[in-house]
Amino acid sequence: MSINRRNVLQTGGCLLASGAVGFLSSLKLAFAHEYEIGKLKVEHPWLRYPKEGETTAPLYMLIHNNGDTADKLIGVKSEKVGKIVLHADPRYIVVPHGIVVPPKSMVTLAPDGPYVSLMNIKKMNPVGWGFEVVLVFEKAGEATIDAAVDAPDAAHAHDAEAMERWEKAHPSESGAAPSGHEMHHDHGQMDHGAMDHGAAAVGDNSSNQPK
Ligand SMILES: [Cu+2]
Repeated sequence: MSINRRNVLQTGGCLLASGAVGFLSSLKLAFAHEYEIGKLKVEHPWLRYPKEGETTAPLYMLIHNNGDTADKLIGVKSEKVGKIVLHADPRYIVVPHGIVVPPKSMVTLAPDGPYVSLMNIKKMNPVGWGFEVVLVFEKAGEATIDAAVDAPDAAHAHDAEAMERWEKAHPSESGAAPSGHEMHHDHGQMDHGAMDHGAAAVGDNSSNQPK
């Protein structure tokens, strides 16, 4: 089953209007965009589709640590990506020991903040879809997540304006669902209303933000 972001959003709005709450809940569940990994919670993973002619994409997300001890993002894996490098700070180079998530706090991987660089990408899913990667945490272990593929100029997760610009500029690529594709993770707009997807935390590096 393949679901396009736009269709999901439209369906979501429609159902909300008609009050079909039961189905809506299951829809949200199916497209949940957060992942519990032990004491960690990863929210809204997203990436910027590679720019024209490039094979590199930055991957972002929020990582909450509800535990009493620090954990670390020590790796990200994907068969479709040749090389993956963790950057704890965009100004500097590779962090050999990963991205630390202090206890009872949240780290925001976002533009101008720490991020994961997907390099030598062999195959990227289209804008508007999801892209699976495996996160490897030192203590919490491994988990597969589905990152939203946003436009190359997206300023934050699910940047609707950037998505619209992209779809206008690439009419042939949008809406066409590749067969056998991973189901897109999108959970509609409802979950996002109250969340800023980390946009406000730009540059706020190893931030200590108690919940
Ligand atoms: Cu999201």
